[in-house]
Amino acid sequence: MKIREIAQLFGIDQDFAPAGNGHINDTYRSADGQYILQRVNTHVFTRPVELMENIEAVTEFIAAKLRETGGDPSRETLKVLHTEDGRSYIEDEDGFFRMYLNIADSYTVEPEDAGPAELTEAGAAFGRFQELLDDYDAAKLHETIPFFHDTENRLKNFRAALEKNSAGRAESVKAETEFVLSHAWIASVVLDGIRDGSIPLCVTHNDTKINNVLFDVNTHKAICVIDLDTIMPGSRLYDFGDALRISASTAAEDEPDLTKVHFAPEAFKAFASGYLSEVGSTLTPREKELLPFSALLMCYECGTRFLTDYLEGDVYFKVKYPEHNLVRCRTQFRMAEEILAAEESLKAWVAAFSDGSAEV
Ligand code: ADP
Ligand code: GN1
Ligand code: MG
Repeated sequence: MKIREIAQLFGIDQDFAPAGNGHINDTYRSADGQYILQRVNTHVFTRPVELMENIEAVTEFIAAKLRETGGDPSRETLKVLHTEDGRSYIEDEDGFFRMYLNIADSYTVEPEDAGPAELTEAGAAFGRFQELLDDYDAAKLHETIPFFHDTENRLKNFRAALEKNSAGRAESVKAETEFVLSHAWIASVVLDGIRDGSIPLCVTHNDTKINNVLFDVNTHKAICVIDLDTIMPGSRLYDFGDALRISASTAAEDEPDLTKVHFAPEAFKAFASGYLSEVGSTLTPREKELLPFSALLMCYECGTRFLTDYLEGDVYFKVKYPEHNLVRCRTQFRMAEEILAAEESLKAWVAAFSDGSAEV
């Protein structure tokens, strides 16, 4: 069906034009600016119906909370619209489509353009998102990508790829392999916390790049978190750590010149200050203690995923040249080393900021 015909099934008789800057879904905005139509990328998201059930459940929960607490549900969360026969999606031979209300007068910021003020606002937006969902029973959500942040499982997959050596590259990645194996302890820290109950199972967003936060064009404040396709049960530390993995790096994830790749503690502090001011009082002591570690964890996990994919012949991540995954892996391990070196001082800063005795 044509986009216009899809929209009509949602009771909206208008033209739509491409919008947004996403790399996964195709996004269109209606001519009157009130609606967002998306074709969900079903190659990436193979369980779109479960994904929509997750999004509807979580956004309705947030909207109810916002109504109770005087927030603005039409602006501070995504709103899933229904077709005239009550469905949250249309699936036909051209794809899987859904409709949201457009959040007007908003813009997004790319990671390379984010300064300290934007980082603090983004931290606050992700903190608020977690705070609003603190009492949501995450076990009710579908695990749309099983074992997504199960780092022990990622390590198991790495060992299997190394053993199989299907692309014949194992010999050429000895230093990186040594890094993964000698830091294998990293994989169990958060999982141990989930197992012993010191880290709660919560709703995780799983794509906490700053460009998934909408900002208000007038106030420049963060309005809400979007792009909820990967929400699943997990630890809040995954979302905090993954945001910092990108935002606290001085270079792109695939920067080949490692002399340009550094962990920026000031970016960590800018983001964490916004985050802690929203959700700080809800986090458990163990979660708070592990905030710096979570950035290390996500760099280690992601680097291990890139290396695994390199060993398997680049079957998961899109690559532009043969060494692309290896280059990505190296930036992640460089970040991991620098965060490890800074971890104790960042922990002290988190503790001091939390009790009001430190500034950014
Ligand atoms: P992708 O998974 O492709 O990144 P997103 O859901 O993040 O898709 O949407 C892509 C872009 O579309 C966003 O960065 C934002 O600019 C715009 N967008 C998406 N949903 C809305 C909305 N409800 N209101 C306003 N803009 C939106
Ligand atoms: C993928 O699609 P994108 O680029 O937002 C991946 C993330 C990785 C990221 C690394 C579903 O995210 O987990 O951190 O690449 N998403 C999925 O660039 O695997
Ligand atoms: Mg996005």
